[in-house]
Amino acid sequence: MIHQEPNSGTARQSVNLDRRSALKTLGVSAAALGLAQVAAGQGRSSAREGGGAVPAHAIGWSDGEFILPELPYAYDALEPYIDGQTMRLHHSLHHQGYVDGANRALGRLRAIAAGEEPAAMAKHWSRELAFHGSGHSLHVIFWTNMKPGGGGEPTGALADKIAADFGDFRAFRRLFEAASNSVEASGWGLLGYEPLSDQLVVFQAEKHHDLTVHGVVPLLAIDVWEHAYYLKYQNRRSEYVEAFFEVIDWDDVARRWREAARSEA
Ligand code: MN3
Repeated sequence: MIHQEPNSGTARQSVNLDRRSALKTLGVSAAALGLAQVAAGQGRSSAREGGGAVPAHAIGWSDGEFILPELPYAYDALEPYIDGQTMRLHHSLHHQGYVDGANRALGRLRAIAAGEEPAAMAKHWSRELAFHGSGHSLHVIFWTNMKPGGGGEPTGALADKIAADFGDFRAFRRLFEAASNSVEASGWGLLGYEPLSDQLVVFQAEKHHDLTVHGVVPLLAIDVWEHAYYLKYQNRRSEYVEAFFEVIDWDDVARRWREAARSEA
């Protein structure tokens, strides 16, 4: 068992941060860019009375900047499905890189807003924020979508919703695996909640942000960049996608769906 100490000082600060204080500390720029909700891993409803508590590891924002949340399990806890070395590199290096990139972009965009940077750089830093901010958001979701001893099938209202929107769980899984396996180059397979139609949808992301379906709230995300699986699975992405189903935390997916659906009501 590899003992993990992935927590940076800033990550530790997030432990007692609730949704309300996260919103309070939120900068205007981030809100205007629409990143805050998904970066915090929450729906809008949790800012209201009666909103559900969001686990600290699902919060990716604290004190005016994006942060790397600690994992809710040890790096090797998902073995044999996802190996500890991959998890360690993925979380501590790759995800941290997106956190740093998103903070850099946010800072430069604020400087442009304040007239301290050339307006011509708005395009560049907006694109940087789209890439790194989306990378950060999706990794926060990805980590919390998994748990040791996960897998199986969803139950209750989420099971009913999946059956209503896809036919049954097998049909959903067939589509989700097909979408995940066929992402060109680096990207994500995603299950999301589409608020206009009140439906669940399966879609892809290339890189982190291309092919985005705007308005859709991601509920379940599998990282299919090679850094997520290559050490163990090499080019056998479909084996990794199958293994992912053995560690999915369907309670987390259900929580995200409830938050997303309630916030649109
Ligand atoms: Mn990744």
